[in-house]
Amino acid sequence: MSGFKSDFLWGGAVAAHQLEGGWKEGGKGPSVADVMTAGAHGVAREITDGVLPGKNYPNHEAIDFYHRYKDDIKLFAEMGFKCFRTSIAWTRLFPKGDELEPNEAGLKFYDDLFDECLKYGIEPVITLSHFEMPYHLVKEYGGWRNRKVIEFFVRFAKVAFSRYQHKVKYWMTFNEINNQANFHEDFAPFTNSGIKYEEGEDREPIMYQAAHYELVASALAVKAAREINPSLHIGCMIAMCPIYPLTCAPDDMMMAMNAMHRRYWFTDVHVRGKYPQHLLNYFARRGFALDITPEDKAVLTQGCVDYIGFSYYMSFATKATADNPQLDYDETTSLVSNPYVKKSDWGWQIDPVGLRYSLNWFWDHYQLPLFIVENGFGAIDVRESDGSVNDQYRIDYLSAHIAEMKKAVVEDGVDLMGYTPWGCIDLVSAGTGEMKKRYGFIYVDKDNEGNGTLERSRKKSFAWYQKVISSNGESL
Ligand code: P53
Repeated sequence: MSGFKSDFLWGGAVAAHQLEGGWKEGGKGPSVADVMTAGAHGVAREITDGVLPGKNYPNHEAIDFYHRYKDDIKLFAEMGFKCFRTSIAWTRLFPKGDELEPNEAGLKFYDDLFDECLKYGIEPVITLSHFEMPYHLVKEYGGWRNRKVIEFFVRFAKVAFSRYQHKVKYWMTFNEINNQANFHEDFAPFTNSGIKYEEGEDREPIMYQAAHYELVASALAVKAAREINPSLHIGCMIAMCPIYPLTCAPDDMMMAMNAMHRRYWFTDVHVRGKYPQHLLNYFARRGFALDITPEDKAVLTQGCVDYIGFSYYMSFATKATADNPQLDYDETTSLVSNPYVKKSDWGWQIDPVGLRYSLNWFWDHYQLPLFIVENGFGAIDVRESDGSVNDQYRIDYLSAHIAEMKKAVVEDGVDLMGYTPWGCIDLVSAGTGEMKKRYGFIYVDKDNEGNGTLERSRKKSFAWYQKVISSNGESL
């Protein structure tokens, strides 16, 4: 092959809670994203007990896409997008999460949004659960600690598939389901699974239990989608940060392999429908007694995904240490800085070659079509007095990554469906809640304190990406 397929899905990616705002509009209920305050690099977002007065909740208004989506999609069309990845806010369809009937106003919003995309020939690519589960399910059920949440999620998924089956072909179940491998910090357990740990709780088995229920829910959703309409394509979504050994010392290599096991077993279950033996042995060694029933195991085999969606921003590195004879990976303590790569202002290691490596790693393991559904450079942009934003650093980051992605396709033969850079329009950062960590081709006039006109303007990268798409990745 000389380049990308002729129907390659170039586009951009966002998530409902990070751009829509309108957090109470059309009967929407509060989600986990609505109870998280703004943080900063090195300052965690506070997870409050409900929405408290006097706190800054950046997702409540976000960039007001809820009211401005028509203008924004027009700009995406101008860039030449073939697809647009967003999520359905679960709380627009099921404000509390445990209702039996969906909320029509919420359903109507996404009908209109998808119609607006299709008007320009832009294919919607939809994530069902992107860090925005109903907060009511956290309060009443303990989030994904509770098996009962499977039923609520599957109801939501079935409603979405049935309603939008003729508008949306590409779906993903859980965004970055493997972030929760980082269970010592509060962010990933809460955003992935609606879990707030009590003081002194043994966090790790609770994480595995929640992930298991999510994987069962995902498999049931895949099964349901096939029954509703066999032409739907359902993928998983994995946060890919490949973990390198710091050195070629054999123990460092083994440490890196174990780390990959511990962070990417989720993909094995999604793709192969069963747990890898190394993880079952680990559960036994650690004495984790999980609720995994024979019925669950059967369901997992029946709901294997059609493709692997993944995000790629950075690579990690790890090394063996004397105090860790089993070479167990702990995401909070086992990572080290890679001396061969640079870092973003938020400490994310910049490694374009790691994207080629990741594509090959997924392809070697699973031989399923791959879809890069997030990649991007969070940076502080400066708007000049004439309104322009000269984000050459973003162009440099993206073009270097696309060049490596091309090698993976052309030289290595990886089957790649598409590429949707993250935050194609500036939006609220998931990790920090900041506006100033920007990813967009489109600038949004709003700052961390919530000031600004919300006016949109094209950055330098806008015209650059337009050319990338029109040349099908030849002009970088
Ligand atoms: P922000 C951690 C590591 C890799 C991807 O992240 C991550 C995270 C969580 O912060 O999240 C994904 O906004 C996620 C998006 C998120 C994007 O990466 O923290 O799917 O919701 O906005 C970028 O800079």
